[in-house]
Amino acid sequence: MAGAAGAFSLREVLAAFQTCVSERREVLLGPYLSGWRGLIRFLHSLGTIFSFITKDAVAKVQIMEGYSGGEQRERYTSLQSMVEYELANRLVDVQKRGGHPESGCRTVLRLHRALRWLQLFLEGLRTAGEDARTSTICTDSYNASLAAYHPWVIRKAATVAFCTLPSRNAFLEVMNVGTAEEAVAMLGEALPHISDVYDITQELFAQHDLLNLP
Ligand code: 1PX
Repeated sequence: MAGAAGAFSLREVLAAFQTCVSERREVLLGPYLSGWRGLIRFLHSLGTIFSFITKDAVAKVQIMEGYSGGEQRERYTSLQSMVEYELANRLVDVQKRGGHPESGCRTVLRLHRALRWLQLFLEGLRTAGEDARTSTICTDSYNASLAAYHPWVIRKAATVAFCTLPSRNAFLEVMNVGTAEEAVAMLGEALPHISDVYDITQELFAQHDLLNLP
């Protein structure tokens, strides 16, 4: 279930995103959601100031869990099959939210945009100097990605929450993969997989003109 408790391990998140892309270059929804559940566990550990973010991420993962365990589950095995099914059956609100306010396509689009933030943030953590501030890396990554889609009040709350983040090295340690150096090495391994998932999804959504779903 989305948001279940348990220690965060970057290794598990990496494994999930690694198994996301099938031989046919489809993004499999099962491992995609596992990756998100892992990230949400980490968000929980950052405390209540992040709970408005955690709640939204949990809600979105739960919507998708509903589809992938529901009656039409075989249509939701991959992002490609989901897009094909929802578009063919007019299950996506394209102009403004109406009869299908929680389509899989618009929900995944929100997670997909957040994945871009994650990509930038992890790359920032990996390449920054030892005394770099996590809050600065996080704010810069947010401003270069998700912020464009959020109203002022959310941008403000997010920026305040980011200020409470621990130092880079403390942050690398809570990833539970050993020393800060080992965490950096693991990030170097993880990032190409996350980027692959991001790029395939971006292309899929662009092809079908789904990048601005309300
Ligand atoms: C190894 C390090 C891992 C760090 C893991 C952190 C995972 C973060 C996951 C964040 C997921 C956020 C999903 C946000 C989706 C979204 O954009 N939702 C908005 C639009 O939804 P709607 O249905 O209304 O169209 C919604 O309005 C958002 C509300 C909540 C605020 C989102 C702020 C996102 C900031 C992301 C940065 C997380 C900071 C974590 C610090 C390490």
